[in-house]
Amino acid sequence: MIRLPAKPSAFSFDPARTALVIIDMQRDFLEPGGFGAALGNDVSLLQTIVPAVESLLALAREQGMLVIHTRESHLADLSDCPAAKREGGAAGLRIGDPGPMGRILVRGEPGNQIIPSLAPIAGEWVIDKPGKGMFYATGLGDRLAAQGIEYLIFAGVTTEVCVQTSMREANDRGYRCLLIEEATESYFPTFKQATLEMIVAQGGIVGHTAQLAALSAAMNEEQP
Ligand code: C5J
Repeated sequence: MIRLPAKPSAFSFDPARTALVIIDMQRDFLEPGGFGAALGNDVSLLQTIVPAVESLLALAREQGMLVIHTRESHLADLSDCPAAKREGGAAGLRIGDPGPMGRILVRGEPGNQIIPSLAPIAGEWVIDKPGKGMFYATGLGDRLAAQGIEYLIFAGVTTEVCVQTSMREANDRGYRCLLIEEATESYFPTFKQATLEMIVAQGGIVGHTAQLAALSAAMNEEQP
């Protein structure tokens, strides 16, 4: 077992039964012209975590840990996009509308791809999800169970939407969850801070959070 300092208490995990989950590090959220920008957000805020996510991904790959990438995306005919979700955006900038990186949040379009520096490699799982949470309508639960995964380490965007929703879904399913603080970001810095606090409140009601350096040190040192 690997043990590291975390909030609200130390976090222990078995790397053989752990997956790193990188949530929605897609061009649609991180680059101008995508879904995030269409909703009026400053996407440069999210770009600040790319080096930390790159380091975390490199660490997981070095250690042979299962890596899962998610993408928020919809089918080209939008049959998996409820009207209530599509109606959220401004006219002409909605899910499925054409934009500078192709149709917004549609599977297979350039904007829907994970940014090049975090691109999945062979053996890593890519989960296309129509919702904010990674378990809803994806089949991920069965795949994780078949793989014997019990611990999930989270990174990605945005902290209070898809990361937190996925973490809450995982927590309800019995996974032990850890979110790496510098490897997640929000368009609203106060929302990130509030989310980190609510995850660890009440004895870790949604899970644990830790710094990347603590995880890296713990994974690179001999465990008793
Ligand atoms: C949002 C996400 N914010 N990946 N998606 O709509 O958090």
